[in-house]
Amino acid sequence: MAAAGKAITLIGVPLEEGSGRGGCGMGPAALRIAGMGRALSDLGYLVTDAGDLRPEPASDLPAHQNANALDIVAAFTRALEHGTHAVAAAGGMPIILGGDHSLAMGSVSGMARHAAGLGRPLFVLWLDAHADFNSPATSPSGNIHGMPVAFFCGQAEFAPILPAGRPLVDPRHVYQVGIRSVDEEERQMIARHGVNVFDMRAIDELGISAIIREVLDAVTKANGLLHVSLDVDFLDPSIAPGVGTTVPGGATFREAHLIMEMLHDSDVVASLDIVELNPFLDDRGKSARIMVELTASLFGRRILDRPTRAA
Ligand SMILES: [Mn+2]
Repeated sequence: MAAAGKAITLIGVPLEEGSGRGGCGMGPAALRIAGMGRALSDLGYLVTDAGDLRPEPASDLPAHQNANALDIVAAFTRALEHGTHAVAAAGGMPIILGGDHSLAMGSVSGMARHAAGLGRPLFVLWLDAHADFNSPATSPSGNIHGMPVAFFCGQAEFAPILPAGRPLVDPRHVYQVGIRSVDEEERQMIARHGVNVFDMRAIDELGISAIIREVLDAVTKANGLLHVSLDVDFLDPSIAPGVGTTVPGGATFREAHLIMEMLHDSDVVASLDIVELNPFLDDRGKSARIMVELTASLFGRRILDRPTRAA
């Protein structure tokens, strides 16, 4: 993870149309109120808040019968692809404050272009209850927030949202952890393309540290960059109720913090999304605060120092 003193840029993405319901558009404001910027600057980073993203109009795209609000999602995707790439290319660390998970079409595509420019592979750690590997052809709902992984892997080219021939993510470099709700056709797509999936049963059986160690070893061995995409519904709804897609049996507070601490120690994280926070469904800011605490953990906050004991 980046040393203190490194530049971090917060990019707010008030996008909710990919989720099919209202509320996520207030996510960036809630994360700011919960102290995201302050938590990071207190750790010694140079934090710039770029404000909320201005979408780039996508009126060139015709409506799609099973990709809801395509024009709005595409407008944010285009702007965020540019915004994320610009921050990373300038040597900074982009942190995306969402917004629903369709925003990862833009953030991950921007990071894929950045990694390609460096000649290094991009890996993605997808912390989520859902695999988000649908396309309009397989999606039961047509909501685009269930499609971003297929999109940035080049398996959901249902509209010319970003240029064809852009850098894509190799699905074998995608690690999905915490998964517990997958549609049937989506399951087949994931298996066919070699996405690495660690569901909640794998976490129970192997322990989260062994899983994260495997991910980090793969990234390090390939000299890769790692993008982390954290969906509020990765966590158990008892600790993070502020999300529209709760699924029981999610990660615990300690499991989530351990992941963040291991990511910090690894020094391979290049960018981060915080997504699907719906303040309208939250309980007095509880979920917003836990997302800020987890982010602080990823950037080096420790509960206790761990001095090495003399023998
Ligand atoms: Mn998701």
